Amino acid sequence: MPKTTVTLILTCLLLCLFLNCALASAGEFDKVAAVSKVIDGDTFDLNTGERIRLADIDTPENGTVGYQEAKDYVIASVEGKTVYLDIDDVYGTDTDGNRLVAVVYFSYNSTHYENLNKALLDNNYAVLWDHDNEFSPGDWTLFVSASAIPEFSSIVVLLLILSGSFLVLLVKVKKNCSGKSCDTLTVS
Ligand SMILES: [Ca+2]
Ligand SMILES: [Ca+2]
Repeated sequence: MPKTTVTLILTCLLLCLFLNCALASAGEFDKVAAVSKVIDGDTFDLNTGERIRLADIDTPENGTVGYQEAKDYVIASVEGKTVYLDIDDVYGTDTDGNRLVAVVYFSYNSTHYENLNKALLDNNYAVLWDHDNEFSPGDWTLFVSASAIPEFSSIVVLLLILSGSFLVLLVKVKKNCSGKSCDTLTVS
């Protein structure tokens, strides 16, 4: 195999590895769905029928001070909208097994997504309730880059792999036609 081909293959593999690492550190999204109904400040339903409990925070219960404000904030932020869920990889659900425990992201602008759990804490609608799970609230940032969204990252990785494969093929393939314009494309 020509040296250039080997170099190209290794370069593509390294680029893919680097990109995957960069995207993984930006965020993890296990599920994408729309919010059908907000139950209270830390619980809502998805259009898939699943119920979500926001991880590591707690908002006031019905009938107590701050309940309606927290609920209204969540309604304004995500009800009827698409959310990007990082679901707890350790336990998945709460102790009842009925609600998926997750950190919830939603669109903030064309380049960034907002962490709803963090926003509720920062705006004093919720208190910290750091359970044993995948998440460490101290590591949360209010915004994450749009490149962390799965559809985008998958497309980028796919394009990179395809373009790398094309380059490799380009330098490996020899034209076998019999015409006058036939040239060998092998790169030395
Ligand atoms: Ca997860
Ligand atoms: Ca935790």
